[in-house]
Amino acid sequence: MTTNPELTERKPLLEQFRETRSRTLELVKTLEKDDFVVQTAFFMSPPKWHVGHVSWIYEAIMSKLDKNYEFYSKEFSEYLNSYYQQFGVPHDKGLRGVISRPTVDQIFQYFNTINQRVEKFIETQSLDKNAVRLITMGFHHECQHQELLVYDLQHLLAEQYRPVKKNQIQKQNSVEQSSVQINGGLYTMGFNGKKFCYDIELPEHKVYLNNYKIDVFPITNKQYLEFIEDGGYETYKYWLSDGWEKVKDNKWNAPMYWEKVNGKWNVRDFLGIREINPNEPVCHVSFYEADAYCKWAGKRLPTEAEWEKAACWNESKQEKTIFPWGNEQPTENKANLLESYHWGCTEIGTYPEGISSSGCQQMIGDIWEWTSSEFTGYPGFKTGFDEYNDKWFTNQKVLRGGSFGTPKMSIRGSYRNFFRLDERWLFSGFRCAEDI
Ligand code: AVJ
Ligand code: FE
Repeated sequence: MTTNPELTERKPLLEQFRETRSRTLELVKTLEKDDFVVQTAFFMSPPKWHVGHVSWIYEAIMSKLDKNYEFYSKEFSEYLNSYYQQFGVPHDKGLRGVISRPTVDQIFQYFNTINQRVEKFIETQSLDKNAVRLITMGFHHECQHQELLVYDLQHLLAEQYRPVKKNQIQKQNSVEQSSVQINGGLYTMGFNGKKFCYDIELPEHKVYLNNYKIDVFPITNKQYLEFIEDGGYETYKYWLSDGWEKVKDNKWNAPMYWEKVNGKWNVRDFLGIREINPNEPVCHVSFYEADAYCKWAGKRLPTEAEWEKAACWNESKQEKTIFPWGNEQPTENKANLLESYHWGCTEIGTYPEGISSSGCQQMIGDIWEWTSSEFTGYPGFKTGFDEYNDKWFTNQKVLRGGSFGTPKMSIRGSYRNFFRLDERWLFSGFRCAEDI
């Protein structure tokens, strides 16, 4: 470690840390102790594991910055290490819910101890630029798990939870999908701001795009229903071969969490079981389903470069913004809604925040949008933390935007989320693009 930021730089770091940690606690505060332990599928994790793991990553970070750092306990590290071979053999993900020790109380004790250690670290260590970046990455990592926790809570509680249905009036706007035309040419994609971004958003680099059209809204439930009712799930020719296998093996006939009640499609989410709202973006579809819909519609998914240009390029000013609406960080804190897990997508046309200068709407804040792009490093990629992102550069697709579960501090136009092609317990939807 070389240069020391002024002591005044430690304060915002501490504040951000406290804010992030309290949001994690906020997310789980209405849970019963029993809820913390159960794992309802191999792809989700019990809440207790998330609470521990987001704490453990700070230990991993501190150990990289301070060679003398001693981990809290070998047992905790083994259970809470998600996938980092560099820190020992990780515990089997599918077995996170068959472990009763460390107990829930012990995990919270650990959470608090790590709070003290990180605060002391921020207050007393010599912090160079790299240290500030890594500690900040710890906050953003916690944000990622806050969102994963929301996916997991939905899965955990979907079959059992009957929430208070306050505020459940739906506007039912009537909307018609349309598209905008975007000029091609050279576009410089990637993060160009001053604040934090992940290694995978860098370096900025030029890509060549043909002129293209892209949908103004994400595909709605109403649009997706037409695909279902037209036999989309029964017609092989819309599907990639691997996707068609998934459809047959898993008997997919609608997005995840959809079920038919008295002949009508209902969805099971944080609002309980309710008839699907035709004007909400379709949510909980896999890449395969998004791709099949596009093929059925005679269109295609956008590449991530096309998505980013439509979201963040201001044609009249000839400049790129951090968010679709400009450069101001969003302030709305959906954590306020968490008391009853009163979460969900916003109807199309009621969400002014996401409008980009290209005219696209709801690009950020409702659902992650599948793109056709393979998840890999940009040309000139350099890792910012071994194994965090780089070892996943195969067999995954990039999603852009951000969902209603994404903490606002971690949302931005250059953000690259990634998942496997068949995953659909996340808040995932899509919009279509077309060649001109
Ligand atoms: C980018 C959401 C796929 O879930 O593993 C969490 C985020 N990275 N801890 C994941 C992440 C490290 C990552 N996803
Ligand atoms: Fe993690």
